[in-house]
Amino acid sequence: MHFFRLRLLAALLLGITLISVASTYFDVLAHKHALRIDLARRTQWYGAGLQPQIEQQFMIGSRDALLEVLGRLRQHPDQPALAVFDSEGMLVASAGEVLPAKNVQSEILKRTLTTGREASVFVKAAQDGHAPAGNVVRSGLATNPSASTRLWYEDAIPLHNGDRIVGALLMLVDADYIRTEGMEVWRRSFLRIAAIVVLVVLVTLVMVRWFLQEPVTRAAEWLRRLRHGQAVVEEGASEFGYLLPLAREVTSLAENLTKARAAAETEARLRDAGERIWTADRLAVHVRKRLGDGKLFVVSNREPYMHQRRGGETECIVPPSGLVTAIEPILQACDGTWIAHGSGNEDTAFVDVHDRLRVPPDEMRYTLRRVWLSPEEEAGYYEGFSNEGLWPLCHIAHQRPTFRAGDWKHYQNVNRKFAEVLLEEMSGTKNPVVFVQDYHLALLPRIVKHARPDARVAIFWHIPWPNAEAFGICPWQAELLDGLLGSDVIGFHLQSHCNNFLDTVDRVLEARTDWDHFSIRRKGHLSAVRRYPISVAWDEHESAVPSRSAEQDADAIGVETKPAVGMPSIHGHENGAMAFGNEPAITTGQLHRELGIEGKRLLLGVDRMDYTKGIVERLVAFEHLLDEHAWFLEQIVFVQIASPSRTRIPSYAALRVQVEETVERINRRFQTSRWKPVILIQRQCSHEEVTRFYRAADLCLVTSLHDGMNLVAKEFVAARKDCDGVLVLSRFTGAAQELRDALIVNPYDVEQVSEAIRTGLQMSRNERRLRMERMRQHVKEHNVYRWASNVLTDVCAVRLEDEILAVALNRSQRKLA
Ligand code: ADQ
Repeated sequence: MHFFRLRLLAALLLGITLISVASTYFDVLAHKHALRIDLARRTQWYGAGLQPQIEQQFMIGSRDALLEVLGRLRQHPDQPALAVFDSEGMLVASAGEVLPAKNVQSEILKRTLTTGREASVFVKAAQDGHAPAGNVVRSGLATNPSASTRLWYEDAIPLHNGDRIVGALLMLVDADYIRTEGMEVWRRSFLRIAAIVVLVVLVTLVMVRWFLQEPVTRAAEWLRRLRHGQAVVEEGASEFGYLLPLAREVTSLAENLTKARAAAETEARLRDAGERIWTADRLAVHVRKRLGDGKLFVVSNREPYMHQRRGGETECIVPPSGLVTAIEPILQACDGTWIAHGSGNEDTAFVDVHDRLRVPPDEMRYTLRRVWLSPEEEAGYYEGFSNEGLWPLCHIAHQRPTFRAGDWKHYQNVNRKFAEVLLEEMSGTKNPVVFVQDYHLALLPRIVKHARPDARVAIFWHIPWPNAEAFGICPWQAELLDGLLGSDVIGFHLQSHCNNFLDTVDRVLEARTDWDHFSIRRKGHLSAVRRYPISVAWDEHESAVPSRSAEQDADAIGVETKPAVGMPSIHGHENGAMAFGNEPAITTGQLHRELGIEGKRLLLGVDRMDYTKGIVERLVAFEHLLDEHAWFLEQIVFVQIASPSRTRIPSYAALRVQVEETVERINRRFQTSRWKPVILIQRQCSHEEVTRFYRAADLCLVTSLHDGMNLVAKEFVAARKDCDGVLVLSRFTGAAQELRDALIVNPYDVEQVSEAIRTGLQMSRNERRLRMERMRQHVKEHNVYRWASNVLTDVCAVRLEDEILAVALNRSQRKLA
């Protein structure tokens, strides 16, 4: 910084001085010019006034009279010296001290005598007017550079007798004051320049200190602390002050470094503990190794980044989804391609001519290829066939599936469209691996496999697979099954879904099902059917949960107080009304204040607004609890976060009305001036917001009527680093098969759910902790990275040689036939 300041000062000094000198130089020139013009004008006026009288005397011809007139006309020494010459250029008479030597041939004199016009000139010459030998006589004054020279102004006016030029009057003025004034301007400017330089240097030094040195020092200190692990990345922006663009880059760099360091620490810790916990980094390395020189393609309906215009600004939204968390690290590690429907209203503006863009926006590590659908295609394929047909078909929620031939056409066309885009992206790639997501794209595997038998294809079905009778309702079940069987690996959450799938194929298609190896051979192609229970990310190095209040700490080490008679104990705060008044964890307290529910126990539901999630059933069970156990009145609050979903489908719109009416009814029945039992938040929240709710909740309610897995249950467990909180979980979720320490309920059984809530609220801290610890251990070991690794390991291990031969054989046989 010292050297920088010195260089800055030197540059400033030089720069300002040069600029000031140049500007002063031009000032001086202008000033001198003005003075010269002024002098010339005054001399010419003066001469014009003298001319008639001198001409008159000159005509008379008396030299003495002329001398006398000249003497009279030049009364003051400051007035120009005067000299009268005849037409031969010979001096006739003069007045004034400083005059040229007699007979000296002045250039302007000659010119005036020859042309008959006034002439003038500024000239530098020695004061005595005598030209030393050898000097060139340029004017009436002798120029002698060795003598002290002065600036003079000579002006020659012709003298006439009628039209004839009879002589000339030469006026000589000492113009040296013009030089002196020029020097004076230089002197004054020097002082001004010096003052400006000092001021600018001082101001610059202060500015460097305030605006550069201090932010840089603070930022450097922040980076140093970050390097030592004593600072957090989020503080960075404030340390940089106004250097925000730089801050953004450095912060993102710091984030990456922090992540890399944390990942390395985690890896070292896991290795040391001999644990095989899957992390994003381990997954990335693992899959890269399995892929070899192959390339990964993920195909899903939903895109991982969506450009949406809201209130005049375009936002890049990451839809909260476990899939993005799991798949993104792999795509980033191997620079794969994700193909998805471009559903954002500004999506078209952010792609290149090939409808591609690099994501994540800050890092650009893999390619997102957007597929465009017309509103009709979207309505038929997505809302119609996928969500009014397949969704209710696969969920036992007693919602009739609707199958329309028009929707089916769109479903087929859109699957073909996705396949075409995928094939286009795959062209020229060796050993492509394709991972297709969900029930929207059931036909795609067959189309792709047909065109590219060298591609390894896996599909994961995120929702349940019903029994064969139920699936048989679908008029196009055979086509869907055939489409799926184009995959090398078909994944479901549960073994029962795999069983149902095999059974369905058995009954519907001509294929060889192998129940021992859970595989199906059809048209020479082998598909493995496997169970891959999906999960959530497990962040080993996420920052710790905020500290808990003193009372909760006491509770955590088993200091339990006796409940008052007739009052239930709620999360260990067993002494009546006071039990609800304590301040929970910091973020929890803030959240309670924001919601206006301070001192209350928080029950939480987080779902898409979907009839399979059992939201109404959950509300009814909560109502039953308040009916049955009056002591909960004003003590508990149920917050239901429901993100609007598939809103154009009538059954979803009807569900929304039903949920709102149920909430209103409960609130109307029990609400007091100080308390509202149910808070319904109908919007999509960020992952951070949902996590805050998970951490603040005393009890989380997952009461799906049927659910492939249900990630909310696992997210709640993963968020509870404090090993607290109770999970009430529907037995009809896939998660219930893994999270055995939740309070498992039948969501249709109102009394049972209500009782589970009561039990959960009254459960001792110790039991809560034991249950939560076991659930957390399970989710940690069976996280989403493990899920992705299992699917991709299996698909990468598929042997293709037989496959390609079989397909080639098949084709040639068909041609022969
Ligand atoms: P979904 O039916 O969407 O998924 P779920 O597994 O519960 O159901 O996942 C929902 C996700 O959305 C969760 O990550 C949750 O946090 C988030 N979410 C819900 N409401 C939200 C809100 N208001 N704001 C923000 N985020 C919200 C399907 C199947 C499931 C299966 C998953 C994954 O139906 O059974 O578990 O796929 O395979």
